[in-house]
Amino acid sequence: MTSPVLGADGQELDQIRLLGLGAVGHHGVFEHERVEGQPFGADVVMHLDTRAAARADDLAGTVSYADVADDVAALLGGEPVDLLETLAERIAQAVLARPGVRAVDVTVHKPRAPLTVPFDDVQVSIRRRAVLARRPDGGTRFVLALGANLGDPLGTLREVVGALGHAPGVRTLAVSPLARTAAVLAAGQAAQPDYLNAVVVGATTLAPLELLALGRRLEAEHGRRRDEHWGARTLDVDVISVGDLVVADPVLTLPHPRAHERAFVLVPWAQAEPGAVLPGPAGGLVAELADRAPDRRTVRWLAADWLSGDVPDLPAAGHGVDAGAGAR
Ligand code: PH2
Ligand code: MG
Ligand code: MG
Repeated sequence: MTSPVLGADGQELDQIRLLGLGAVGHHGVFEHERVEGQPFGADVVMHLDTRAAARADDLAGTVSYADVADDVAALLGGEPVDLLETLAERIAQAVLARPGVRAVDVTVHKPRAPLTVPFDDVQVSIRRRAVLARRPDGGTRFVLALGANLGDPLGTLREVVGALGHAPGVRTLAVSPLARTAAVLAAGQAAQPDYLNAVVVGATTLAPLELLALGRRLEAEHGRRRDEHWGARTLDVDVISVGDLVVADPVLTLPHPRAHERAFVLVPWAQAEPGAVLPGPAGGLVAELADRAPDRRTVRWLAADWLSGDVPDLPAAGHGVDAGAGAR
């Protein structure tokens, strides 16, 4: 049960193992088990990426195994359940609630189970994955937002739409019109060239983190450099939503935490998918959110047949194009 779990980048995740945890519990089907109690044990293997925590030597970037041990002991010694299966499931869900844990293997032990024959141990082992690491059975809808304002934005966005059309586990359902938008800047940020933005709606059998990794791979292939936050970029691929998932994770928050207020996402999305709804507490009908977006005047034009046809009035390549009125 400790075969590798792959991270979104296709690499094996790290593991933190807590072995031989124990507590007296009252789980079991029989009345005398409920009354008297007996020893229960658990082994927990967490699959996560520990590299950032190691780099910073900071507990905040990983999972405290001491905290997990407390949770597990509380479940072993806590509210009685009939089945080891139930106990293992509860432990798994408690561990997966910790940020950064992508999968967990749980083995529960009941070495004094009431059997009539000699035995060493009874064990139930399960593996469970966090929603962001889980492949949806049968596929799920997703929305990606594309943006570019350096290099050859039009060529880049066309290539990305083409690449998504060939990506395994991804099916494109709709591509929005192309939007030319003034750069929305952070306070005090220097002017940037206009962006070209577009939205792709699709269906995928990939886990959300795999979709994120696909976007990052496309960004890297188009020379994306991650230096300045909100800096000008050759390509930005943002995962806006995956199904109805609402999750806040340091690596991927769904829906995208700012999608509900960004006209450069909402306006093209509403065109691609009239009636689309952004999930989550800040969500709603995309067309209505688009009308209310603070940056709605930054959308300069939309071009419908941009994948093959001509596109008018492209932003000048390079630097220093004014961000335009209402760019904030
Ligand atoms: N992306 C940003 C910041 N500002 N402005 C426009 N118009 N379009 C973008 O895609 C965009 C932006 C950060 O991702
Ligand atoms: Mg972005
Ligand atoms: Mg991004």
